[in-house]
Amino acid sequence: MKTKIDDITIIDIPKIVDPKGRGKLSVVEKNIIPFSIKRVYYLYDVPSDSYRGGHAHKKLLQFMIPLSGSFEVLLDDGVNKKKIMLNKPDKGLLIPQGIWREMDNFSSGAICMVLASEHYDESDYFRDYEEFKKSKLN
Ligand code: T46
Repeated sequence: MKTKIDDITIIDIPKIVDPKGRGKLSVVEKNIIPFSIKRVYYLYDVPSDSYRGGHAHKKLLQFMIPLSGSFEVLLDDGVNKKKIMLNKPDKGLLIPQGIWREMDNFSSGAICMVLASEHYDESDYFRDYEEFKKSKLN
């Protein structure tokens, strides 16, 4: 798992602006993300002082879309860290395997939708930061 902070990318999600002023429509198709979607889940009603994440994945890739509102994601490859604010429903965050993530500062009404490359599997998680750091040495 040699993934690094620079492997994390913000991807523009194609947007169709209705010519009659009826709003916008964004679509995620297979060609904009590097995996087939096996699972979709979403976080909502997150209190503003709450924290989510605090783990990394061994194999799972995820594409995170702020459907509504905003929140911050702290990303960490074991050496370097960066914090990204997600607040545009036409910009998604592609997080490869082997990246620690922590999410906080959820705005009122924020919805975080995640498209995932694998089914849920607890054995795919590093929930201990030291264990995660050790895995990055291999
Ligand atoms: C991630 C961030 C952004 C399931 O049963 N199925 C699922 O698909 C998921 C994602 C979770 N769960 C269960 C496991 C726990 O008992 O739901 C409970 C909460 O999961 P967790 O504590 O992992 O939630 P978050 O918000 O800290 O993390 C989740 C994802 O697990 C994780 O992959 O990147 O959202």
